[in-house]
Amino acid sequence: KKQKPCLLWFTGLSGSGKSTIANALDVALHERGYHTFLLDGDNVRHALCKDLGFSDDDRVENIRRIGEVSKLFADAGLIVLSAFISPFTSDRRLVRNLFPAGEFIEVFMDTPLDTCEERDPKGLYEKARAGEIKDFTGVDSPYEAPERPEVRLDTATMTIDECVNALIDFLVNSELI
Ligand code: GGZ
Repeated sequence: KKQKPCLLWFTGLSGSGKSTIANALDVALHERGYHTFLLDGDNVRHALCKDLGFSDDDRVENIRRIGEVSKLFADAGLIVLSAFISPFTSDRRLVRNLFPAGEFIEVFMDTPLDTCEERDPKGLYEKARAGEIKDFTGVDSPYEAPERPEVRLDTATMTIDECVNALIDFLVNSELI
């Protein structure tokens, strides 16, 4: 099946739905016969980047490595899905600049902080509010929202299927699939 290599870069707060939507899109693309690769905290922060924490410098290095690895998988012909908070505009721009125009798709998970904090699936916001975790994004570490993302999704108002369909529509309209 014809596909153009590209990188879908999911950015957003903890609990905004990055991994959930990236995983659901990954499944949907597979069902349609496309070749993909998914990178998220589960396979990166425990391996390639296990030496890194959550200081600003460590986040910069985390995103730099993930960007380079994403580029390698795209060079191998895959549709790459990467889901990381990636709070800094400058780091996301560096990754964007590794790709030809149109082949980096910034997907902003624009779910309100309140909703993310209510979900708190791992209890991390509660710990951050209590001061038990330092430098937590949205609490005491900044998140710079993208100004012109290719796709904006809000999982507070959209279902998983609606998000996946919006992304598939984008890929079709951009002639990437
Ligand atoms: C933000 C943290 C922190 C701090 C641990 N700040 O919701 P999660 O748990 O499963 O995903 C979050 C993940 C963020 O890692 P990233 O590699 O995506 O971050 S970055 O792009 O900023 O480098 C969260 C957990 O790690 N986590 N401590 N202090 N998230």
